[in-house]
Amino acid sequence: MSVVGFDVGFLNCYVAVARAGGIETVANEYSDRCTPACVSFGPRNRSIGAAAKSQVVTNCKNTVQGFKRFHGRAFSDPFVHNLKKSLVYDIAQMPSGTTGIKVMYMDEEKVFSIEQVTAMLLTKLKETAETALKKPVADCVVSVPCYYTDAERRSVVDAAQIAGLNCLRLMNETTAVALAYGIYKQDLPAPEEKARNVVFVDLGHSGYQTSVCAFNKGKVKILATACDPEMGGRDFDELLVQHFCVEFGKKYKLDVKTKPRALVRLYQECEKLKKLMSANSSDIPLNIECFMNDVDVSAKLNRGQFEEMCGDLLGRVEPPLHSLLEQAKLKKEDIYAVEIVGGASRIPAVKERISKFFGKELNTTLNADEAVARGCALQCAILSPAFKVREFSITDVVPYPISLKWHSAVEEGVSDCEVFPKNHAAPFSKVLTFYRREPFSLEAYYNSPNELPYPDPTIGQFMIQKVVPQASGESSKIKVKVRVNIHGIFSVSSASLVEVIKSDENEEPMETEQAADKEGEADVQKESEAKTPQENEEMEVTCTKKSDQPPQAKKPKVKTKVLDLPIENSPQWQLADDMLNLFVENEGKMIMQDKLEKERNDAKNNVEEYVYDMRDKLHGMLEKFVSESDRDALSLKLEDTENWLYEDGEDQPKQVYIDKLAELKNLGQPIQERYMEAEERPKAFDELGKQI
Ligand code: ATP
Ligand code: K
Ligand code: MG
Repeated sequence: MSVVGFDVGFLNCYVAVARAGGIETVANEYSDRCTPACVSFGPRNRSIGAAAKSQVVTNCKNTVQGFKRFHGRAFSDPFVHNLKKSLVYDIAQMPSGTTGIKVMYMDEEKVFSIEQVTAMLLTKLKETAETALKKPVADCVVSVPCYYTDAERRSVVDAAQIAGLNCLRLMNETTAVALAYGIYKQDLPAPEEKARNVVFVDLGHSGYQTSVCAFNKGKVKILATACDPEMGGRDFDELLVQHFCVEFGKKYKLDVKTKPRALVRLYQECEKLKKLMSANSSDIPLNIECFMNDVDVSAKLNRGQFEEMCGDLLGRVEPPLHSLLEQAKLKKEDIYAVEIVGGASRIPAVKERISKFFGKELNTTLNADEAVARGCALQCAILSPAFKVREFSITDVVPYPISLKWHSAVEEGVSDCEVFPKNHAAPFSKVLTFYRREPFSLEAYYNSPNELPYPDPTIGQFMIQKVVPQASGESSKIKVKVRVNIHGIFSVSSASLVEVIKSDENEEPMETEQAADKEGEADVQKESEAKTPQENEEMEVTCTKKSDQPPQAKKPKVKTKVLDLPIENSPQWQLADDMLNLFVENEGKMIMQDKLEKERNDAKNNVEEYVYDMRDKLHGMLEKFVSESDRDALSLKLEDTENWLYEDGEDQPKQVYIDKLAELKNLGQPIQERYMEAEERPKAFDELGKQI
């Protein structure tokens, strides 16, 4: 049982774990707590994280970044089409219609699904957690932006599964931050007192997320969220890049956009420049040597000029904040504190706008980079039976209103019903009642398409099967349970048919009468109030038990029997099971391949290291312990090996390097032994002397 939280950012990922001492953000193999969301494909292996990022320029076509936005998107989606223009790598259509990434891997052209690519990144993050915890990791909580739709969420759950992770919860990033904020607060108002309202703002690389949350002792209720999924640090970089493309066009006659490599370098330099401008308001130089066509370029910019350039972008800071207050029906005075996180929240002009809007100083009590991962790890600890954490209940919200539509049984045409309005509590289940004679299908969709970041409002199709009329020929009462689960994913989770068994007294069953006027309509009934996720699950169990018993108490004359009905779920863009299994298997093979390649490289490095080490020592500390002829022979051998490593030996199987090292050691070992002996002898005498 592992307790791990993963913040899978668009640009930066963080891993937090729970240990005896508490929650801790852990470092990767480069001693860095930030792991870039980057995967690079090579002729022999993959590189993931920091190792991949270092190949962004040298292997730009096969180094994949910024893929977070492809989850749950059809390749034909205009949104994807728009993104395609700004990518250095290729994307392609998967057989299922979703978006894949096309690269050269192991000298072959390959298309990986977005779930596979994110799984690769998760594999790396999982290894980081495993190294820190010194044990295998499976149970975890993974972050997603709070504006993610159903299809995006399902795609990330699949990615976690491909990486061999058991994702206990997909957690909204702003909610993770709220948990990280609230769980340690000792002075929250008592449950019956007026709640403390806190606004959280996360401005990352790709997206801008805000939420307003009501805190009481031991609980948080998300009141509303508001986002701009198209605004983040990346957009500020983009403006800088456009600016310098124009400037270098004029100044050096360079068409930067024709050279992907130069463009990638310019993005890197502009991001650095942007960060420097957060700390310094004077002119800051931008110099790139051998930028393109052997030309060195240089320019400069200051914060004032930058802010002028970003006017439109900065204008987008306020609207979500407005929306938050409006949705939650709160005034600025009702807000106790505004907490900001996310790398791009460090831009002074952004901070100014937020602070001015609320008329307050902003709070930065949370670690801007690590709060999301820490919140996820806390949630994982709460969900884990193996870990003792302070009681803290979280009620999240449904980001977009969800409706069902179906073909009406009586009238021609389509009926619909909003089952989860915007900001409805989640996780949550509801029971709908239908009166039907035959199988029927429900279509779930987002009913306010203008709120969605994407054009496709479909959630999925759900077929309620094996529906039959009552023995009397009347429609059967069908209870359908719909649910937004702990991941924020919608489903039709169960369906049952209430069969009316004639009572002994031969009385007319009331149920059928009701059925007659309700034909084709859905009767929505609340099932359970979501408190903590665990409580909700428990309540569902009792509900199921309740419905197993016929409602004899109310209507003693009617006996009923409840039959479970099978449901055929077809959520939009859901990865098929056989595909998922294949991806799990392939990820395993690629992990193995990376491991073998690493071992091969290590074996090669061992030879190289031995050559350099021995060559130094033969003319140093080992000089007195080797005859001149032996030394010349070994020196020659070392030199040959060095040359071999750059020529025929550059790319050999692991065993060849192991044999080569053994061959060198055969000659070197006796010399080293003679040295050791000579070293030990006087020491032994010294010891002896002391004893006497
Ligand atoms: P997302 O949340 O959109 O998935 P992310 O979590 O990867 O993205 P963060 O790590 O929160 O993003 O933020 C990265 C962004 O913050 C980058 O654009 C980076 O340039 C920017 N950033 C980091 N430090 C600073 C700074 N000091 N000044 C300005 N921008 C900064
Ligand atoms: K992040
Ligand atoms: Mg983020």
